[in-house]
Amino acid sequence: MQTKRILLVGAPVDSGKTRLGCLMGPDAYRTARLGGALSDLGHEVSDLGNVRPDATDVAPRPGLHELPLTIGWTSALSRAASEAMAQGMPIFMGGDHALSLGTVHGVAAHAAATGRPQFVLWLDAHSDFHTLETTDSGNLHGTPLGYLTGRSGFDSFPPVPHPIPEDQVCIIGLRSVDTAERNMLEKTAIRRHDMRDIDENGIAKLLGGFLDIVAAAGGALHVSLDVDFLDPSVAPAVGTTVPGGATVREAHLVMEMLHDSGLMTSLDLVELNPMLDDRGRTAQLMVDLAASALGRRVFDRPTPRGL
Ligand code: B3U
Ligand code: MN
Ligand code: MN
Repeated sequence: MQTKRILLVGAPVDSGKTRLGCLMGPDAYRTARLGGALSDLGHEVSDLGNVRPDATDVAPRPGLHELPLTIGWTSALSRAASEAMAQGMPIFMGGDHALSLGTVHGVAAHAAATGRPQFVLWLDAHSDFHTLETTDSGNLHGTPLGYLTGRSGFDSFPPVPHPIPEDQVCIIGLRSVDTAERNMLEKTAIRRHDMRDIDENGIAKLLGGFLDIVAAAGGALHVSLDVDFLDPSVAPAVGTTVPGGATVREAHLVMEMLHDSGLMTSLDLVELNPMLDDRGRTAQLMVDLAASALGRRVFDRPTPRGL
């Protein structure tokens, strides 16, 4: 197995929604031995510690929760992400999903500089496709895919010089999409798979189709794993549980296929709220999933062709 240089980057972002707790995520991953699990597989792992948000002079805006702080996180994490990409494969330990406003911004800048098309796999119950204008909740963790695909309405945020082309984004796990998001998503080329699609087709076929496209394009692939992609019965430590999520086996299969593809270049682990966990089981499951994505397996068995 090819070993990698892996950089663990703590992103204790908690500004993306009102319920607090995700700031403890990075330390929960450290406590659950994320680094050890990956070095046991032969990888070279360095923990770069936690990023801190930039100071900004942006004014708060009524109806938007913690706008200035979230903008400060976005610029700081974008820098941290492009720097880490130059050294190896970053794993961003969240932190709520607002952190991806920055991490994907940064990895996309690195891909553009190295001439590779950037693809994004979004594993989530939600589409996170709002803009500052369409969000009802005012929670900015519901906006990263809107921002990163270059939608307008993100004034005061860092500009997006390298928007991710819509057809280079694939969302899997959808079961909670707001009306405004659905109306907009239906007009885009974003690849989107709800739970029914998973039930009818099997997750391997949906993911396999996307991975073939990434491989054919020679793309870099950022994976953003939201805890609520998983069913709350196996992953309770998240503020926005939605019943009917992915099973443990479906999630591991996704991770194993990502490993076998050799395509993943960066990974976010987001929305873990250790305050809501049950004896650390969600943190442990997320660590085990990351290990599967980095090569943990029972037997050597590459994903069959044509899946
Ligand atoms: N779409 C809703 C709910 C939501 C999005 N992301 C999460 N929840 N985790 C919103 O608030 O934008
Ligand atoms: Mn999300
Ligand atoms: Mn979600």
